[in-house]
Amino acid sequence: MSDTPIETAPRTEIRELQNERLRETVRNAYENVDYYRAELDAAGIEPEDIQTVDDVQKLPFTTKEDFRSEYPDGLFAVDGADVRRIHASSGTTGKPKIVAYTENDLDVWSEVVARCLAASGVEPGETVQNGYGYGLFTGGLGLHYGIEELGATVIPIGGGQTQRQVELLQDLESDVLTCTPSYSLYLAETAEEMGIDITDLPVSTVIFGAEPCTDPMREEIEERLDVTGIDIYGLSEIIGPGVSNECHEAQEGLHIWEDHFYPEVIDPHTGEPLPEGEEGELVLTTLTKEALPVFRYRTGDLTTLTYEECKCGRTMARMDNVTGRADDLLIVRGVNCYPSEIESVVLEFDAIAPYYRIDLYRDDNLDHLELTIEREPNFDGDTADLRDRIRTRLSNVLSFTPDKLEIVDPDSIERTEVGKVKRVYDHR
Ligand code: DLL
Repeated sequence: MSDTPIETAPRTEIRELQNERLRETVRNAYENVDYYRAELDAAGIEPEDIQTVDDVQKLPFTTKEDFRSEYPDGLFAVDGADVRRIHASSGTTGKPKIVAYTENDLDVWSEVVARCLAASGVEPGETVQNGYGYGLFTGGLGLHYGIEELGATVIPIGGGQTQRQVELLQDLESDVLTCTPSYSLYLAETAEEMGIDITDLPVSTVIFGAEPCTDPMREEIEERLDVTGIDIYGLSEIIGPGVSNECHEAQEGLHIWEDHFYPEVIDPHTGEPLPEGEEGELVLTTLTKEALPVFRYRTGDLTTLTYEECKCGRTMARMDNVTGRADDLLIVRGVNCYPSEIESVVLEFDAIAPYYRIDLYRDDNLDHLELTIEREPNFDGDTADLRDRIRTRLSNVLSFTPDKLEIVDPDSIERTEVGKVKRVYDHR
C-alpha cells in the first residue's frame, strides 16, 4: 500500500492534528472572514472557545444558501492576490458557488487526490485517462493534478468526444479511467457500437464519482467494462474531488482524509449529531483550507460514518458510499422513497439496462410518479409480464407502485455525454 504515514496513524495522533488545525482554521476564519466573525459574535463564541474537535458543535453550520448570499467572494479569507485559482460548482438554479484556492490549497488538493489514486490501486508510471470535465467544474483539474502528483501519466481528454475516448483508451493503453459512473456505461455502449470489445482493453480500474452510484449500478460497470470500480467523493465547497475514496483492498466505504476534513453526520431535520453507524447528512469542516475555510458545511449527502480500522490498515474514518441526498426524497402518496432505492430494485432484473428516468407530475393536488426504464437489447421475453414482475417487486420492497411504468426499447433514454446525469424530472 502506498500511503502517507498519517493514513495509518493511531487515532489519538489524528485527533491531535485535527485539534491543532481546527484551532488555526477558526482563528483564520474569525480574523479574515467578516461573515464568520459576525456569525460567531452573534452566537457569543470566541475563537478560544474552540480548542478541540469536541467543540466543533459550538460552531454554526454553513449552507449552500450562505455561499449564494455571500456570492462571489464573501467567504474568502485571503486577498485576491493570494488566490491562485477559482472554480465554481454548477448548481441548476441560482448563482453558482464560487470557490478559491491559494497555492498551498492547490498543493493540498493534489496531495489528497494522489492519496485517492494510491488507495484506488493506481501506481506511479501508470496511465490514467481523465474523463472528468475540465473548466470551472472541479472534476477535471482536480483529478489532473492529483494524477501528476502521484507520478502517473494523465491523458486530459475531459468530458465528451466519446468515440475518441474509446480510441485513445485502446491506442494509449490506459490502465485507469476516471469519469462519472453513468459516463463509464455510456463509453462501454459506444465501444460496442464501434465494434470494440471494451473488456479487451487494458483498463482495469474505473474511478467514478460526482454522482451517486448504487451497488447494482457498480456491478453493471464492473461487469460491462471488466474493471474494478472505485468510488471517489468530494464537493467544490470543501475542495472538489478528493475528500474521500475507497481503497481497492476492501472496497468497503470511503476513507475520509481526516487530517484535512473533519466529518460529522447529523440528523437533517434537527441538526443534532448522530452516533457512529447511523445514517444522516454529512457535515464537513475544512482543517487546512486557507482561501476558503468552511465550518460545518451541510453537504446534503446522506451517509454513515465508521471509525473501525479498515482491512487495508488505514485508520481514518470511513463513510458509506453516497446514494442520495436529503433533498432527493420523493414522497409518493405518503410513501417516502429515494431514486436510488428505485434504481436498486429495477437493476436487480437482468432484462433491464442501467438507464432510467423518473418524471413527477401534480394533477388535482395529487403527485404522480412515472418511471421509464430501458430493456436490455437481448431481451426477447414478454414485456407485459416483465412490467408486472417489476411492479410487484417495487411494491414489496418500497411499498409503492409508480403511477405509470414504461419499458422502452434500447437507446430510448437520453445519455449524458458531458456533466452529471439527470434522472429525476420534476414537472410539478
Ligand atoms: O462533483 C466533485 C467531484 C468531481 C467528485 C469528480 C468526484 C469526482 P460538485 O460539482 O460540487 O463537486 O458536486 C458535489 O456531487 O455534494 C454529491 O451530492 C455529489 N457527489 C460527488 N461525489 C459523489 C460520489 C464534484 N462519489 C456533489 N457519490 C456532492 C455520490 C457524489 N455523490
